[in-house]
Order: sequence, then C-alpha cells, then structure tokens
Amino acid sequence: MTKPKILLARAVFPAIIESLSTRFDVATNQTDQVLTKSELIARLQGVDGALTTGSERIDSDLLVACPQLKVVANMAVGYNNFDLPAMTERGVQGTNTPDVLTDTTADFGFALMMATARRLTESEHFLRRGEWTKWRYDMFTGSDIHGATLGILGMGRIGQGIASRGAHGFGMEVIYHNRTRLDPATEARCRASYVSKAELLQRADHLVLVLPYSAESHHAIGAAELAQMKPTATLTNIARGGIVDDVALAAALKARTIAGAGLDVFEGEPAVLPDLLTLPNVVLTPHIASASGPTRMAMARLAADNLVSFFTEGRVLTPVNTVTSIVR
Ligand code: 8YV
Repeated sequence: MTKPKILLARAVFPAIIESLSTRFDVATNQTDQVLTKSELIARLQGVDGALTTGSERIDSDLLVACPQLKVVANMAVGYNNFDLPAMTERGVQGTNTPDVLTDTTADFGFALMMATARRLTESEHFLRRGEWTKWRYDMFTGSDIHGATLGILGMGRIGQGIASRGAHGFGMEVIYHNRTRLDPATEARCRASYVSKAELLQRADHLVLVLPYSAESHHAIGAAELAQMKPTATLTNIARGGIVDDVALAAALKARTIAGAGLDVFEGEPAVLPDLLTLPNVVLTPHIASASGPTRMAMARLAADNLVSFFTEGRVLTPVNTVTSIVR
C-alpha cells in the first residue's frame, strides 16, 4: 500500500521525522527556510497532510491550489494562521497543540511580567555597559509583584495558569476579563474575580494578555485602553502580535503613561517596531513562551500524533474544526 504523503513545513526534531517516516512518505524542510506562499503551495502538491507552525498561512487560495491536502497539524495552540471557515468548507481537518504547553507558557508569562516589573533587562544592560559604579537607594526601583493586583485578559488554560501562580504563589489579587465568565469552581481554583474590561484596565498593577488573536481581538489594547491604565502599571503580551497596537504602546511607554511592557509577540514579527527597540522600559523576547525543551518536544509529538491518528483511525486528538462536508 502506498504511504500517505506528508510535508513537515519547518524544521522539527529528527526523532519526530524518524517516527513519522515509518508510516508516511515524508518531505522535510530541515534548512528551516520560511516558505513563501507559492513555495508552500509548490511543496504541498500531491501532499495529503502537513505539519505547520504559526508562520505558515493556510488560506483559501492555498487550499484550492492543493486539493489533495486533508489535514494540517499546527505545532502551536494558537491557529490564527488557519482560515478555519475555508478549511472546514473544503473538508480539511485542522489540529493544534493545547495542554502540553500550558504550564511552560504560564511560567514564561509570569517570568516576563516579573522581569518587566523589576526592570531586569534594563538593569542588566546598564551593568553590561559598565555603568554600574556604585549602589544607590533608588537605582532601578520597580514595582512589586507580591500583593499587587494581577489583571488577565483572556482566561483560557494559560490565563488560568498565570492566575493560579499569582494568587497562590505570590499572594496577588487576581482579576480577569474574558468573553465568557468562568464557572464558580474554576474561579475559586484560580482565586480570580471577573470584572469588566474597563475595570481590568483601571485596576491592574500588572496586566497580562493571553487571549487568542482574531478580527475581534485586533488592537484590543490600543491608545484608548492604554490611557485607562495606571502610570505605574505594566503590560505583558504572550498572546499574539496584533492584539496590541504597537505604535500606541511605544508612545505610551515613551510618555511613561504606563511604566513598562514585556513583549514576546509583535505585530508583523519577526520584524519589531524600531521604537520599541530603543525604549528602556520594555523587555523583548522572540516569541519563546512555549520554548522549553520538553514542551517543544511534546508539541511536536502531539502534532505528529494528530497526523498519525488522522490517517490510521480517521480522527484526530486535538481538532480545531469539525469536518463534515468536503468540497473539492
Ligand atoms: C508556538 C505559540 O511555538 O502555541 C502557540 O500558539 O504561539 C507558540 O507556542 C508558535 O506559534 C510556533 O508555532
């Protein structure tokens, strides 16, 4: 029997390639060149399944040009790179990698928030530049985490993980806003109180964004929202670029209408707004919130297992759409 053909659109762990090669005819991209749309289409010709990352856009044009494609396994919990209605309409199954990255990403969100509040990179750069000549009472004073009010926008699995860390580990008061309010048991477990978005912005000492990116959440934090925050507050974004209006954020940081920001994601990444690079009160990381070794392996395995399950059992482990009709 001929093996289904799959494309691993980006570099992955060799062990994953090895295990997939026993069941599939595998094409790889171990040089990790980010494929343009036309290159991706060319590489998907005659291919039945793909393993992608957030950088590969699966849209209607691509689906029309790759009629054999049946399943796309994203190595990410977010799947805003999928045009989900188009995939569903054409009978293409999408999958993501939830749960396996929750704690690692929540750890990182917390770390980035703390680094921002305590001015970790700003002070390190000062030291590296050789400017540290004496101790001073007000040198790099930041704001406290313990006892502060933690605001979370987007209260899915990762948001809940950050809430628990704040409430139980650091004695923070946790407030959150979400499209839908959590059930009372989950709120009690995270020790989090539901508030309006306006109240969240006004009361949070440290605001962390953990909501999915969509047309609805585009620029959810812009000039008007930043203006409602405390001048001592920090903003941390580990969700997606585009949720924050980076131009408005850079202006707020420059004017110090908020104290600082921790950013792991950017509008138009990997490009970063030049203004953000020059500001001292921002901690910048290159989209690494899920990047612990074990978690990246677990994400790759789950994406690979989704492909195996699709072709061997006709179902997937972590679907993001329900495929009923097939228009090809
Ligand atoms: C991914 C992420 O590593 O899971 C997500 O949604 O943002 C990251 O964990 C990145 O999107 C590459 O796929």
